[in-house]
Amino acid sequence: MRETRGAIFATALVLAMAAGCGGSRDTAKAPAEETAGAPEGAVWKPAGDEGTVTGKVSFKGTAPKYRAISMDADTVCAAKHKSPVHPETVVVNGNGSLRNVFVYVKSGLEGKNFAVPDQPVELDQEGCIYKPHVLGMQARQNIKVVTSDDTTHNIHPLPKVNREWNVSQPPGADPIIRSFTRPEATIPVKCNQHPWMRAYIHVVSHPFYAVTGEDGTFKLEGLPPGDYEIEAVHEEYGASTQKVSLAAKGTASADFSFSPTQARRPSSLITLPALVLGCCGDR
Ligand SMILES: [Cu+2]
Repeated sequence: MRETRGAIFATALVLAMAAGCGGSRDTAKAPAEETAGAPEGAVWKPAGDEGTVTGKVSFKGTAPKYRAISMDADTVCAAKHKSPVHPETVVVNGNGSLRNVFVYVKSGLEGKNFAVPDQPVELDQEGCIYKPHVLGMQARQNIKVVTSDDTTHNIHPLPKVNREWNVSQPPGADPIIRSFTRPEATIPVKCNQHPWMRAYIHVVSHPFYAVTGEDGTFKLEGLPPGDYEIEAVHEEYGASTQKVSLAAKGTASADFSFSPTQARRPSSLITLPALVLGCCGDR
């Protein structure tokens, strides 16, 4: 009897040791994962005194020149384009502004819980290019991935703090519906079939974000009055932050500038959760 008990204890000890870091961390972080991005308590509602933050993202310096993408590996992709296609890594607009910059409220909204939109954001694949190249969404909101191509794609986001997934989508397949549970900036999305395909998804806990387009401007509307840090994030040049004070029904501006010569600073939306979660992530 004593030997049996000893064997059971030894087995339990070995199993506990084998579980190691992964077992204990998984248990410890489970509640955080369940509540990340989900409203806790009352959901914020507009009071009628909201304001707007506007701004422009400029580019200073010499823009990198990219070779046209070779789509020779897939003739279906190549046939969709009549003119050369270039990477969208750094796109400088005619007015000297920078396109595809994700701008969002980094701090100042703590303690408020925002409803998750019912409508999904959409990522299309057209001519073997992701459209849009940069996409913002809320944690737990759905992302709907569709394809307009007669070739098989393989959508493969590479998050650091969210769950990684990797799904094949043949021509005519149903849309792929997924979500991300935690805020995280700059999640690269690749296609395992077409190495040139790249998109970036930014996940935040609220609806106050924008992506710069052809004129490099952004507008964050419906923001409650308060003091905020606004962050602009670019896939190549990293993050830059500005402070603004927004009065009731007021407007405030925050202009940003990126340059190839400045030191790259990553967004804390990536680094903070990664540090808190420690060794094991959630994959
Ligand atoms: Cu593809």
